[in-house]
Amino acid sequence: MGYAMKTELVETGLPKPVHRLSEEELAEKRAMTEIGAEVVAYMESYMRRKGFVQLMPVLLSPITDPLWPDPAAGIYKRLEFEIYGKTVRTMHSMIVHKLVAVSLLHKKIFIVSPNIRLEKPERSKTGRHLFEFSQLDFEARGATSKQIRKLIEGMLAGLVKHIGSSKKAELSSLHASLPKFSTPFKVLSREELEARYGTDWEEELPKHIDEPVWITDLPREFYDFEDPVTHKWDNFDLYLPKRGELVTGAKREYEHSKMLAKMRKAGVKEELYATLLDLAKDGKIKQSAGAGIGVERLIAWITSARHIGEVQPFPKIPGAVYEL
Ligand code: ASN
Repeated sequence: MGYAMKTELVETGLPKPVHRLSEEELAEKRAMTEIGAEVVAYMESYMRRKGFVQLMPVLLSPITDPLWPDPAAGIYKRLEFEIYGKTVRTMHSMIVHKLVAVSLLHKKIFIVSPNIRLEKPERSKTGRHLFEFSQLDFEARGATSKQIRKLIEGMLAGLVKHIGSSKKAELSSLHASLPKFSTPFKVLSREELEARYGTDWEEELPKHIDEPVWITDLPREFYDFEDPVTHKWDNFDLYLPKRGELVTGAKREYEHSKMLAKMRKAGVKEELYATLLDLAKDGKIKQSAGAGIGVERLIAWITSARHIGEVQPFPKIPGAVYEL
């Protein structure tokens, strides 16, 4: 695999701020952001073709994703402050807004959603963490996890083909080799992975695959569906070779009693989710399924970037606050 931006990573292992790039490095950043723009445009038009209505993102709200319990979470600080006499939080993910919008507004919705997650500074050199990123976040009323996975497979296959034909010059200037894969992707359960690689499977798996793989049955936040009898979780992640997680999604809980019980079990403050719980109690939250695709992670995969901050015009790397 060709690695882009070798030069700018040499000294610190981190991408440089844009105003410190050489002419040659600026040309690489231009190619990277040009491909990035095409990736977003392709995904937006794919979702619209599939009947999803695009909503504008929410950045501040009393309600956001608790990101807990989630074994993969590495949050070092949660940002909350007061405006107009109310406490608001920066958006971790629009999951709660998605559940409400897909129940009350449209059957299918998507948002290119900027999220702020203050990851621990020791995640600066993982090459895959950012403290500001965007996800293509979507939800479909009445859908199954399998339907959502198929939709994503179709999008990724079409996207790689499209970028390969429309961004040849940019790809070759970055020495990027487009990912090769066939669909449908393999589906593995967490149980199988734990048997094969132990509890460290999240780190191990990406080293042992050469095509994307779905992982199912991941115990995590209250909003993913857990079978009350088998205790299996109807949710999934998509793992990429070498790079790890790209997508997170699930069929959702919509029943008041189940959501409340899970919040209590996890120690998530139920009063923060009162609006969602009230709507659920009134039967207004509908069953849905959906997912979020990490936009920068997707662009980094497609452009063979070594550090995810390379694909951002203004890198937002945990532990490193640049001037811009
Ligand atoms: N967007 C993800 C989902 O739809 C949730 C997340 O980002 N934590 O499941």
